[in-house]
Amino acid sequence: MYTLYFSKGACSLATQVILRELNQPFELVSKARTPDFNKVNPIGAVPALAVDGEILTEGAAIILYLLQKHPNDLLPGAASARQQGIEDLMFANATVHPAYSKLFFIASVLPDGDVKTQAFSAAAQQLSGLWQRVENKLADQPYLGGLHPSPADVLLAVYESWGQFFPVTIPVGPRSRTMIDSIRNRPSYLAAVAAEQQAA
Ligand SMILES: N[C@@H](CCC(=O)N[C@@H](CS)C(=O)NCC(=O)O)C(=O)O
Repeated sequence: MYTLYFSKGACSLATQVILRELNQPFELVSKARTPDFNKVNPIGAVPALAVDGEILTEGAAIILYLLQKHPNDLLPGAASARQQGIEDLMFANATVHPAYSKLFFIASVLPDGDVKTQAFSAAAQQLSGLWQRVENKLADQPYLGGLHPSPADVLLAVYESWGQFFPVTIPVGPRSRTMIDSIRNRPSYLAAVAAEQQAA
């Protein structure tokens, strides 16, 4: 049995969706309700996953751990397709997530004014380029995973929801929008959002 530490709407939502796609039972624990969360993860970040007395951190590593452990069709078995799935997962987690994190950083540390506006604009421009990359990858397939969703699609669907919190426009192409909507309408995603509301 797993214990997933989460913050509402954060990247831990994607981890929960993956757990549900894998039909794995888990307990959901809010970081906000966890005194001394830094004892769970010394850098204070979610997701963190407790399993057999051990704590796993770093979202992409947790997802790869789960996908290696439980049979699934989220990550293909064939070497080349599997490598592509891992590359897409890392693109989402290590490239797109940090690009969104810049928006949160700018919002929290810069005083209102021209510099803040310029910083938001530069961050949005970078994100726009990354979403164009996603749009290009979806030219011939509905998901980054091909005909079936991959972990990267789930992560991107969560990250895209963060743009609404900032005074910038981040263009997302029509194919990417369709992919995001499709992921957000999956039973696993809907149940994960509802479970966060309950446990928050
Ligand atoms: N590299 C880490 C980044 C995790 C991360 O930035 N998590 C954010 C939420 S999306 C967080 O917990 N930030 C601190 C906070 O919410 O207090 C990972 O991929 O797991």
